[in-house]
Amino acid sequence: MLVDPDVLSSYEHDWTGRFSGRSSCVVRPADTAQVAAVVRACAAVGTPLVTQGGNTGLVGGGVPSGGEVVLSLRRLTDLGEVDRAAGQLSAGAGVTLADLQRHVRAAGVEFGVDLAARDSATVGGMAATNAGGIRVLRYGSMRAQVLGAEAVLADGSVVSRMGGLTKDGTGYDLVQLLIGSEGTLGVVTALRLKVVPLLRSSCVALLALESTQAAVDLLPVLRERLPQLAAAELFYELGVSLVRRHAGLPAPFDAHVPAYLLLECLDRSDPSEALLDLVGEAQGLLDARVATDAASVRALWAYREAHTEAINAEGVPVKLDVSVPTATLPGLVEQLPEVVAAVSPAARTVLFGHVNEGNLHVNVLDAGEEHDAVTEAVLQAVASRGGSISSEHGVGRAKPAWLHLSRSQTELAAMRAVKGALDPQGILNPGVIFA
Ligand code: 2HG
Ligand code: ZN
Repeated sequence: MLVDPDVLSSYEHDWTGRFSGRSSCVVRPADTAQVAAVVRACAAVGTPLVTQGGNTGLVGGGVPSGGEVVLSLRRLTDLGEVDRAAGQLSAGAGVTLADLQRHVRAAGVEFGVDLAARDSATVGGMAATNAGGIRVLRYGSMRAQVLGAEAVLADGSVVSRMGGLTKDGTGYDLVQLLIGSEGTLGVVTALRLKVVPLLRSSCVALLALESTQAAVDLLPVLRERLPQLAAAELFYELGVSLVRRHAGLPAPFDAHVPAYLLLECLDRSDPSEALLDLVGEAQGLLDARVATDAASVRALWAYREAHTEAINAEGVPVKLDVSVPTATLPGLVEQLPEVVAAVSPAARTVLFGHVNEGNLHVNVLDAGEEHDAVTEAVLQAVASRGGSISSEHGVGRAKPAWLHLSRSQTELAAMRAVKGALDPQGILNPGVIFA
C-alpha cells in the first residue's frame, strides 16, 4: 500500500496529461486473493476503487477523479505455459503486452492483438477496454482473444472461468460481459487467451495515394486477394509532419501526399510478391515504398506508430476515437477539419486510424477553451453517419456525456440495470461509462 504523495503521483495522472485526481492510497496486491481482500475491505465501508493496469488508457478510465483507492494490478504477472493442444495460455492481468508477445513467440506462436503501447499496456487493461489496435482486420479485437477470465466482483467474491472451453452454451457469458466494461462490473485478475500462428515473414508497403477514397476503394480488393494482410493503417501529411519533427525522421516521399496507407502482410514465407502485385495495380497510387527486412519494416511503421507521442509532444489534444461505416469514412475525413474550425478556428486536426474498421483517431491540438465544443461537433458529425463515439479506447470519464449519441435510451437503461445488479453500491470505477 502506497501513501507517499510523490509516489502516488504517477498513478494519479493519465498518460495524456488530461486526466488526474487525488487518490486516498494505491494498493498493489500480488494475487487474486489479495485483490478480493482489498475489494471486500472497500465494499465494507463503501469506498470507491479505480482499477489500473499499465496506465496507458486514453479516456481517463484508469485514474482517480477524487479520493478513490487506486487498485494497481501490475504485480499480477503470472504467465502460464502455452497449452499447445488447445492453443491457449493463462496470463495475469498485469502482464504487459510486450512480455506476453515475447513469451508466446518463444513457444513458436503469436498473440492476435498488437498496439503501439505494447511495452506498458497490460492484458487486464486491454481486456477491460476491449482494446483493438493494428491487427483487428486479421484476428479481431481483444474480445475475440479471450476464452476465459478470473474476476473479483464488487462484493469481493471471485468468479473463475479459466477452463478455456471454446464452446460453452451454459447461459449468460459473464466473461464477455466483463470485456469492455472498463472496470465497472468487476476486477479482471487473470485471462485465458487464445494464440495464433507465428508468421515471421513480413512485407510492409507504404502507399502514397491521391485520396482517402482511393484507400477505401482498395479495401475490397485487399480482402479478396490478400489473405496475408495483417494491417491497413491510414494517416495524413499533418500527422507525418509532427512525427518527423518529434522523431527526427526524413520525409517518406518527395512530393505532397493526400493520403498515406500502410499495408502489412504476414505469412510463413515471403509475402512480398503478392503484396507487390496488388500495389502495382492499385488505383490512385502516386508512389510507394516497400520493406521486407526487420529494420526497414520498423522504419516505415514508425511514421504511423509515433503519431500518439508526437501529438502529445505538441500539447494536450482533444482526443477522440470514432468509427463510421467504412463507405462514409472519406466524407467524414473531408468534413472534420471544417467542423472543428467552425468552433475552434486556430485548432489543428490530426487524423489517422485503422481504415478497415472505419476507425478514425481524431486528435485536435490548440483547441484552447473549446474542448467540449470540439468534442460535441466531431461526435455529432460521427453520429449523423451512424458511427460510434468510441471505437477502441472506451468511454472512460471522457465520453459519458456523449454516450447517448451511440446508445439508445433502451440500451442505456439495460446497461444501468446490469451495473446496478453487479455493483449495487457503485464502488467500481464510479464516473466511468456513466456520469
Ligand atoms: C493508435 O491507434 C492508438 O495508435 C492511439 O489507438 C490513438 O493516440 C491516439 O489517438
Ligand atoms: Zn488505434
